[in-house]
Amino acid sequence: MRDSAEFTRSESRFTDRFTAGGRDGRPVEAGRYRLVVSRACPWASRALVVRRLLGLEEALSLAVADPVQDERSWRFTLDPDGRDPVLGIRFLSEAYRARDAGYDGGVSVPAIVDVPSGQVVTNDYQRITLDLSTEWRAMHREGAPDLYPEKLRDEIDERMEGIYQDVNNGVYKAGFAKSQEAYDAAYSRLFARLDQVSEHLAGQRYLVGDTITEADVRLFTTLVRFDAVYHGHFKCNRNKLGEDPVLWAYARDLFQTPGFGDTVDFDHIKRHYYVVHEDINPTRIVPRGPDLRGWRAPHHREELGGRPFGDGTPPPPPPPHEVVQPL
Ligand SMILES: N[C@@H](CCC(=O)N[C@@H](CS)C(=O)NCC(=O)O)C(=O)O
Repeated sequence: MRDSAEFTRSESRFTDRFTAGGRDGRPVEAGRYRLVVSRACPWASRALVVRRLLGLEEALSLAVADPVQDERSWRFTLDPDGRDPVLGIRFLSEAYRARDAGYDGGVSVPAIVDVPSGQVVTNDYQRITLDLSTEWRAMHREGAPDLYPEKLRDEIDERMEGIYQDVNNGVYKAGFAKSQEAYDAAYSRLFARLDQVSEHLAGQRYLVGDTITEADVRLFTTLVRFDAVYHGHFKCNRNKLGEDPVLWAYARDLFQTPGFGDTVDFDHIKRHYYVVHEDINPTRIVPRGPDLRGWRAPHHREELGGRPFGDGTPPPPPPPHEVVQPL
């Protein structure tokens, strides 16, 4: 039986698929869709990293929401006049309602919006990145890595499932637990899984095979937030990421890989969690720490071998309008 004090994540409401040639879903088309993210959000950040690694910046444009939602949810207050310049809307909810006028559920990022109709196509964060890897192949840059290689999919899926349950979503189960028991259970599972992953990564550079895959992207987006928000705000405090030499070096290795660290905005991350979750941080004070300079320190993980991009190449720097203030 499910403990009612346990945090449960709601299902994504809009789940249209993209398919190459539009054979049984939305046609993949350069310039037609807009990816809406918050750089604070770990689920949206998967899409930010994958889009960079695959070189989809031109084909799939980007809207970045203010990291702090108000009661109307995600808003485009970072843009001139508070409006997304391409969609012409002030709130992401407008794209949800354009699709379903009576929609009164949650409004979440990541979301992909069809520009001509202004309608949300999908907010299915588990599917978006996999479709970018597989169905959007015709739009990939030259030298794009295969982040979801067919022969490794079973192993990637299995790793991602354990990491999703205990780590990606596990930190939320700890942070939003409504009872001591629910928190204790989430905390135990989180650190048991991190210990297991740490042991696995002691001997190999990446989670599956010898190249970066979707599994690494999904672990990275939680690890990069760990010391800045999950350790304190979500009470995931057995130890910091920086105190696990293997995971810390692994996370730094990815952070320093083009396409990962250049998507990360620690200011957005900290302000979102500490300001928005007023129930667990009623003063909404945003902590000054931690010191982030360590992210640039040498990691020595190349000594384990591995070919980050397989037969491919690293992505070029992000387009100028997408550059995040470096550390
Ligand atoms: N679509 C999923 C996952 C994505 C998700 O949780 N995104 C968060 C931000 S990290 C969000 O947008 N939540 C809705 C809100 O905060 O208003 C969900 O609704 O649970």
